[in-house]
Formats: sequence, structure tokens, C-alpha cells
Amino acid sequence: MKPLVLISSGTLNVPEDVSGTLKDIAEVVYLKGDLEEHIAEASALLVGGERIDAEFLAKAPKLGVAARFGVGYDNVDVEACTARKVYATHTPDVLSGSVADHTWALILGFMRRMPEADAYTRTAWAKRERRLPFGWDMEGKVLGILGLGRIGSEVLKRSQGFDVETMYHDLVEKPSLEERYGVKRVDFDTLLRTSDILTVHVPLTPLTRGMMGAEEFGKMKPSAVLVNTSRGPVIDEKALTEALKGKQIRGAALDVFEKEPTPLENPLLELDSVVVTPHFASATWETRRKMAETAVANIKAYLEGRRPPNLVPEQRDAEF
Ligand code: 8YV
Repeated sequence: MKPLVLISSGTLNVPEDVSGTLKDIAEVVYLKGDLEEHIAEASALLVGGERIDAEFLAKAPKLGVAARFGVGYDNVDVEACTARKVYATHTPDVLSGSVADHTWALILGFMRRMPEADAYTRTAWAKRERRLPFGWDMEGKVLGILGLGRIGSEVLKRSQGFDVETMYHDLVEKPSLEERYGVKRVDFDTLLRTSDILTVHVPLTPLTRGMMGAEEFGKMKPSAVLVNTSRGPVIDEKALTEALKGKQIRGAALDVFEKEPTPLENPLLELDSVVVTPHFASATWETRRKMAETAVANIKAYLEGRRPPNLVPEQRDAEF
């Protein structure tokens, strides 16, 4: 019997011709319900946003690889995987450009008030009912990047066409990016106090959870805009809502939320000062295909007895 590969319904967009590259060596099942359906028999799992922890792994005795469909793996307990000799892989690099493109779409979408302009054109322009929703120029603004890793550096690269000053805060110094793009490294406090646009590109870890809260919003400029395409829980949403209502900052452009899908009752959704998208910064035809190819290649390597090429950093030296 061929080993069983499960594709979580949470991944969406895994084209059948991509998963089909496994068909000579595995039986591939696209799950419709939750992950637990066939998990007792599965050798490999293509994981969406579901929590993979010790409790889950205890139900998966044959599992050898949990392949995340994405770069972030905060939903995967890597220590628990390592303890059970389960490889944890992800899909770095292939989505950085797409997420950076979308980050800029959010920045410009907010600065030029795209959602309101769109609604205005459809409903009010011809009747000259209301005033045009004026936006703000990029020229002269400070773009602050929190986390200058794979995605943050792609956002920086795309900033070069705009007349903006760029700065970053990161635990790691990035001298080659500083030299190449003239970006300045600053401490977190300076980033908060100086940025006109503050864009977040850190992974979700115990250290980054809630790192943008009431105290941080209190330090930001009243004209500042917060952009997030990383993980929702990096921002304390309740504090953000208060900061926006109290006009401590001008606005926010968000692709990610504390809870996803974000509930319709989320008070953030009632604010005109917020532009939102449904956690889809990597959701282009090209990028989702590349993500699928990368995840499937990780599974294929495992099934063929090779080391998966994209192990998460904590497992880089693992040999099971
Ligand atoms: C995807 C992401 O939306 O790469 C990530 O970590 O959050 C996104 O690219 C998600 O992984 C799809 O499951």
C-alpha cells in the first residue's frame, strides 16, 4: 500500500497537477472536513493554518512530515514535531515578492483612500453629492519597517521608486541592505516615534505577540499609519481600535487579524480609518502555485527517503 498524503482543506489552491507529481509514490487525499479524518493512517500532511501540537501528533503515529503551506509556522509546535521525529517544513522565499507587493497595495490603498474612492465613484461622483476623498502623498514620508527579513527587505526594495526615507528595527543588523538601499537601523522606540508608515514583518513568537499595544500606539505620530501583513496577534486589536477611535494614529491597513476569519462584529471593521483584506497577501495564482510546488517537493523528498529541502530553522540539523 502506498503511503497516504493528506492535503488540508485549509490550504486551498493546491493544484491537482502539482499534488499529482506524488501519485506514483503516494495516495493523495484532499480533505474536506477537519484534519483528524484520516490522520491515523497519514505519512505526510500538507498543513494550512491548523494547530499541529503534541495532542494532534499523538493521533498521527505514522506521520513523518508536516509540510506548512506558507512561510509562517506559528501554528506548528516544532518541539513536539521533533520529539516525535516528524519533519516540519515551510515555503520560504517563494511568497516574499507577492506579500511585499500586497503590502504596497495596502500602503497606497490607504494613502490614496482606494476603498472610499471606489465607493464614491460608484455612488456619489455623478451626483456631485460629496467632496472627493483626498489622500496623502508618499513624498517626504518616513517608511518604518519592523522586521527586515525576507519580506521586509522586499518591501524596502519596492520603496526605492518613492521619495521616502526608510528605517528599520530588527534584532539582526543588515549592513548590506543599509549600504544598498540607504535604510537606517533604529531602536524600536525611534521607529515608533518617527514612522509615518509603519509596516510589520516579524514572525509570531512569544516575543512578538502583542508587541504593538497601547503603549506603542501612544508613541506614534497622530498622522501615522500601521500596516500589517505578518500575523494578527502581533498587534493588540483592542488597543488598536482605541488608538484609532482616539485619533492617536491616523489609520491602519490590515491583511491579518487576531482571529481569522475576523468576525463581522470586529469593531475595527466599523472604522473608516481602516483598510482591510482577508489574509491573502500571498494569494496570487503564480505564488500559490509556487507555494504548492515547494510544499509538495518537501513531502516528496521525505517519501523518497531524502531530507526535505525546506525544514524550519529549528530543525535545520535534524536527521530522523
Ligand atoms: C498564507 C501565510 O495565507 O505564508 C504564510 O505564512 O500566512 C500565507 O502565505 C497561508 O499560509 C495559507 O495557509
